[in-house]
Amino acid sequence: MLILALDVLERDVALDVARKCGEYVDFIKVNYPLVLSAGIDVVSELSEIRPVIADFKIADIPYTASLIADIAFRHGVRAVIAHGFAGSDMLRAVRDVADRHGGEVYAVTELSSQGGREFMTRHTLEIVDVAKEVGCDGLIAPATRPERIAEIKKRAENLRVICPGVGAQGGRLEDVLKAGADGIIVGRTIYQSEDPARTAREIRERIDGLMK
Ligand code: O7M
Repeated sequence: MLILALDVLERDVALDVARKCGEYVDFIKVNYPLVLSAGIDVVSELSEIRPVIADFKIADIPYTASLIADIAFRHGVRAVIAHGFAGSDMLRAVRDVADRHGGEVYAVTELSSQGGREFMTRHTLEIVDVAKEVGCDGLIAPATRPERIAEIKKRAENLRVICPGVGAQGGRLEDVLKAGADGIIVGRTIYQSEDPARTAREIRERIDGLMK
């Protein structure tokens, strides 16, 4: 599975990259930079090109979390991403909203950055257990630390594990897939390349070759 992290700031650029790369990616992940600069309606427009995952990394009290998830689903997204560290009550609230819309929920385990090791790593497997208990569809795990992906996948074999951090953050596609990832999230390597469509196609072909 290849997920395009579309962290560009302009609506027209976002739609252009999405149209060019659409046939090579399974999902488009939208994060705050795009929505805060282009407005939430861009999410609906992108959803017409490819299924969108709303990466609002929801981490709040259950009530507020539900409002955020509901806004995302009402704009046509297929899935939302929430922080596992916020706890089971919030994940359950987001799960309920997703169920009302027939959508999916992914939980972040530990961030791919160095900072992800400061606090999150200690609780990663507990977060995995809670995500399983609540019925999340998948987990976000760090491509920068393949050994952690392996541990996370082992603990949650039935959940989809998708991994950001390939390319710009130093993670290697081969290592990530070998560790058991079900998919990768790639941003800058694609949208900052000279030819985003060609780069997306090449990554897709490498994934397909490795996952055979
Ligand atoms: O390939 P990049 O580094 O340009 O983009 C990576 C994307 O994945 C970007 O949108 C980040 O916000 C996101 N991400 C991480 O890089 N690390 C994480 O641990 C988690 C995420 C993420 O997508 O969380 C849901």
